[in-house]
Amino acid sequence: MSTLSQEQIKQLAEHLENAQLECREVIKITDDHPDMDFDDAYDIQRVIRARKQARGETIVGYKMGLTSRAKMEQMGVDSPVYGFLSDRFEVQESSAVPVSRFIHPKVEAEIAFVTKRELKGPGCNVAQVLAATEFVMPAIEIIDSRYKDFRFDLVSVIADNASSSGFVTGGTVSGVEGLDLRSLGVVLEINGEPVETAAGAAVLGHPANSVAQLANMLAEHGESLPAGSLVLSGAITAALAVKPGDTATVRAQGLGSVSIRFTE
Ligand code: OOG
Ligand code: MG
Repeated sequence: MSTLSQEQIKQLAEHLENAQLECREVIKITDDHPDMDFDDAYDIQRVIRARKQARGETIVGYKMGLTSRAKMEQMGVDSPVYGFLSDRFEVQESSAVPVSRFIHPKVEAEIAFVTKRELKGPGCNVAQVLAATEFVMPAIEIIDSRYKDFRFDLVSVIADNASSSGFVTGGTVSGVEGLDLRSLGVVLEINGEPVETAAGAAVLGHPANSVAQLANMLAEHGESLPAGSLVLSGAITAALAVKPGDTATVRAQGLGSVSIRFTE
């Protein structure tokens, strides 16, 4: 079901993408469109994706969000969402990232997957994801909701591409064989201080389950996850706000670490 017209969907996509490109916060779109539903929201997200592709950006993969209890409680919502990742969102490991490129950035500790085979729902499961995984590595996602005070409902955040804005991968690339992703310990450090810690199971019981759910959610719109996709499986702990001068590091057990430094 959808409640918005094609014209409204196009207009809201432009509104939210401009807010992202101009680093400007806006009020959540459900304030003006209280009846809009999940289909409307993903339609808006897909129009934003098409706008970026039309400008020559490449979609390198997807991110799942709100997949851990820590994140759901932090944001006051109760189910996972997905967004797309453009090549323009990538930040090089250990580089300096200006905070001025964002509205109110936060960092998240995530496990990233790179796939070697297409994954197609419905019915995609953990075993299929593990069989289709080329490697995993630690990642930092930089999220930056376009909504004032980072406050939103599920429909608003889906339309806003699940707050996607930056990501960095690094550490050690590892195949999944011999790796227990559920008990994999992850530490999120700010300025060398371990602030958040958790294990992989915090993400929907198993980070690969997050990738499976992504394939199943994409299938609801007739889409699949292409081979060679990068997938961020969702923050394992709560997200942390960053300011100029901060360094964020994610350490994942046996997978090394990845860091970024923020400047003015
Ligand atoms: C939505 C995106 C959440 C995650 O990993 O949970 C997300 C938000 O909290 O702004 O990326
Ligand atoms: Mg995330």
